[in-house]
Amino acid sequence: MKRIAILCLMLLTFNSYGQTNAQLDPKILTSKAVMDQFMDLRFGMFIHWGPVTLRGTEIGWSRHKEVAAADYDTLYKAFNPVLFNADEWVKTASDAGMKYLTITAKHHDGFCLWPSAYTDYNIMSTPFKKDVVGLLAKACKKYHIKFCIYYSVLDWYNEYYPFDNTTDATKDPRKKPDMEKYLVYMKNQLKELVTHYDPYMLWFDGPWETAWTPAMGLDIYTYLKTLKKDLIINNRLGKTFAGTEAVGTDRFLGDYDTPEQRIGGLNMDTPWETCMTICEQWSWKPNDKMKSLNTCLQTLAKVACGNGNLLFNVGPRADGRIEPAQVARLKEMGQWLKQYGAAVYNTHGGPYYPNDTYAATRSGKKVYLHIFKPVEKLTLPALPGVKVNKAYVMKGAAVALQQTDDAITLTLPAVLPDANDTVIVLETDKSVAAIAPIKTVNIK
Ligand code: FHN
Repeated sequence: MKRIAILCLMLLTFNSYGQTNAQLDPKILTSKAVMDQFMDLRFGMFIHWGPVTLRGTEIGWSRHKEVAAADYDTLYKAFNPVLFNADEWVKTASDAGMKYLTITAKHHDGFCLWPSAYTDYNIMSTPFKKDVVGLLAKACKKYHIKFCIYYSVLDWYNEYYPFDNTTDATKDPRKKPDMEKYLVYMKNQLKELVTHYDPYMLWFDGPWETAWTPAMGLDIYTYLKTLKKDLIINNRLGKTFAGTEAVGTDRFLGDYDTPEQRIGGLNMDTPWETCMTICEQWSWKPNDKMKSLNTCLQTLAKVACGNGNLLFNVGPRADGRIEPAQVARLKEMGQWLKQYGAAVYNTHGGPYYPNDTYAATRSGKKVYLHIFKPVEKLTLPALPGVKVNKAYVMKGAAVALQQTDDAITLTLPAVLPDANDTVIVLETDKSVAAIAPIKTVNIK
């Protein structure tokens, strides 16, 4: 009885967040074909960058905290990333095997990396005076990388936005809180971004403050679709996100779910994308701790095996360069993907639920088993109605295979060919696309 009561309370709470896709005109929702294409890309670069890199503290969040607002808000006057080279950033993404790139055009601090006509608090007021968003859009076109834009709904700098991070905005003489005027400002900027740079996707963020209402999210989603019908929009115009497990797109506002700094659960129905930092901070920090290649590759594999995308973040330095160590790590990921990318791109997650030892992607008559730690005899539940004709290490030797009506047993090499992620291919007698997710258990 108690569980039912809790569930009802959760549902009530959930619905108190208000509008979801169900309130949108279904004709304007991004089509499944467009979303399928996005999900086939699997791997993108996230970039958090701005004048705050001069201080090495977190973008947005360090304003009024580690950095006094008066100091933070004037950093732009010294921001001169003379070593910024859009082609280099995009080539780094391409060499990593990334298929799309998302830049923080405007983060919570309100600073704009493009020459917006609606505020002087933008890149043209810096000594650098170059349109970073435009240069990245051009470089993405050149390297066939989908160009995407991050835009923060909350804006602690803008005079009309009523909040100012941790302090009481009413004490800020600059602030004249007026959300109607802020929405006009936001729509004008979004029109600039969509019409001038033609982004593939908009990555919204920051809807959690009470100034932002679900109705505003609906209004902006609908407005954007008048500018570009196939524009992909994440679910952070609404109030429900962060990858609440197995939440269907009828339970949030936007085209896909956005678990953050964690791997989302296997979900064959709801498009989702994990966003994660390659280090610890979103924007550049001196001596930031970078994830190992093992963690990077296994994160990518487990996200793909969960049927999701990975938006992997770098925070370039104040001089415009991405840290060489991060470039090298991403290149290592790209080298792995050059070998085994067919087990990631254009696949679907499953049919096996991921566990500590293995996870799976699938495509046509193939299941790609991603093996994360040594196991000599691997026994898997059988694939319902499907026979495995052969099993082999991807790009390698055959693997001994036994199968019954209930189970498939593989004898794997004692030393895995790739300690980070060894892919074993199961070739089957028919398509595995329609097999419902199969529960698995962690192997002791
Ligand atoms: O507050 C932001 C944070 O700075 C960063 O941009 C992440 C990336 O998704 N999103 C918000 C935290 O959820």
